[in-house]
Formats: sequence, C-alpha cells, structure tokens
Amino acid sequence: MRKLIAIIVLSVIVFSSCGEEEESALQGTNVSLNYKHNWDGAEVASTDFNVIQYFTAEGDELSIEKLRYLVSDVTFHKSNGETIVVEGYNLVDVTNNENLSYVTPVEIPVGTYTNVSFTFGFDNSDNIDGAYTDLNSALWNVPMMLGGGYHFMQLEGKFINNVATEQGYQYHTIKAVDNTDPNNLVFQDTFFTVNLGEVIVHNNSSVDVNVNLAEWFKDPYQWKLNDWNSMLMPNFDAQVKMHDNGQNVFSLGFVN
Ligand SMILES: [Cu+2]
Repeated sequence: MRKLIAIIVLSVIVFSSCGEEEESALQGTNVSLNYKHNWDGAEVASTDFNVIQYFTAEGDELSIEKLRYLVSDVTFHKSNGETIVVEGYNLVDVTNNENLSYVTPVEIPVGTYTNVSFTFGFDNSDNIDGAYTDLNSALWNVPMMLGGGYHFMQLEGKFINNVATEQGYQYHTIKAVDNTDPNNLVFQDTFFTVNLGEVIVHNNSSVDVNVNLAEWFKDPYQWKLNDWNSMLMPNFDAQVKMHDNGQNVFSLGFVN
C-alpha cells in the first residue's frame, strides 16, 4: 500500500513537472549572461587589481586598475534563420563589480539556439551622442572632436616600461577616427559581433562568457605598450588594431 502511494505521488510529481516545463516553453525565460574574466586562464577579479603581475605576449608586465566595457544587442539565433534581438546594452564594470551579469529584459523561448551573439560596443545606429543618461553620468562619452558617441572599453593600469619604470597606460577603445583635419573627421567602424556558438536555453538559463584580457595584447598584433600606452583615442591605427585583437577575447563558458 505504501509503495502504491509512493508511485502515485511520484507520478503526480513527474506529470506536474512536465506540465510546468511545457508552460515555460510557451512563456520563455530570462537568460543571464555572466562575464568571467581571466588572463590566459588565470581568473581576474577586482581583488586582483593594482598589482603589476600580468605579462603580455610582448613580455610587458602590467597591472589592471580599471576595467569597464559595453556590450549591446544580445541576439539569439534559431536554426531556421530567425533571430531574437534583445535591444539594449550593459556596461560591465569590473572595477566596481557592477553589471557582471546581464539578465535579458525580455523572455527568450526555451530551446536550442545555433548561436548567441552580441555586439562589443555600440553599432552605428545605437552609438548616438549623449543619448543615454546613465552612460553620460558614467562619463562614458567620447568628445565631439573625436566624433562623439560612446566608449566601447576603458582598460587602464600600469606597466613596466623599457627604462624599468612604472608608467600608466589607458587602453580605451572607441570608433576609429582620423582627426587630422578637424573639419573632416574620417571614421572606421571598430564595434564587432561576438559569436558564442550553440546554446541550449532552459528555464532561467545562465550563460558564462569567458573574457581573456590577454588577447587584447596578443593576436594578430603583438601590442607594444612602450609604443602605444596613452592618447590612444585619437590614434586611428591603434583603434583598428584594438578591433582586430578583440576578435578572440570573448568565448562561451559554462551554460546552465
Ligand atoms: Cu577614453
């Protein structure tokens, strides 16, 4: 008798949980993207900041004192070619441990997606000068003399220069601009799409995005901090190389 009750109870649980899953498949779910930072595999958090301890591919030793960057328009790609674009942006602020997770403000139907992508920085339709009050108060703007709009990333710290002295660096990424003629700014796009690959979305799925900061200094351009450390925003060539080096920074981590 007790066994029979147990079986009945169990089957009720199984049935009801199936029902819930079907319901949630219709409703969809919020998905959280969690940004996890590393330096060639060694975990990086704000508690690791302010210590000169990381080596670039070039062999420059550096610290991180500040890191924040903007991601936008997270997109879920279905196998039939349809996409779900989550309009919006997230300013990941590692220094202050803010927005390290981004929960989609819209619900995503559970199921398999052939790709989840996002934009590093703002594409041109979203990079509207002064348009976002929270970014304005975060001092995320780019001066009008460099075309306006917003930063994509601010990575700052110190490195040991070629006369064995600590020197500051400011690796800021923006839309590349040649301001040789202030009346005729010449631009090149430097935002890019990050493709994470296939993701199976469950109820309340959590998707880790691994961010290897060493890649910014590695490939295809082996960055030399002695040459390029400051005043990089008006440096067109530096911005293009930052864009190229950014291609392998982000990758898919654990998916729950
Ligand atoms: Cu800047």
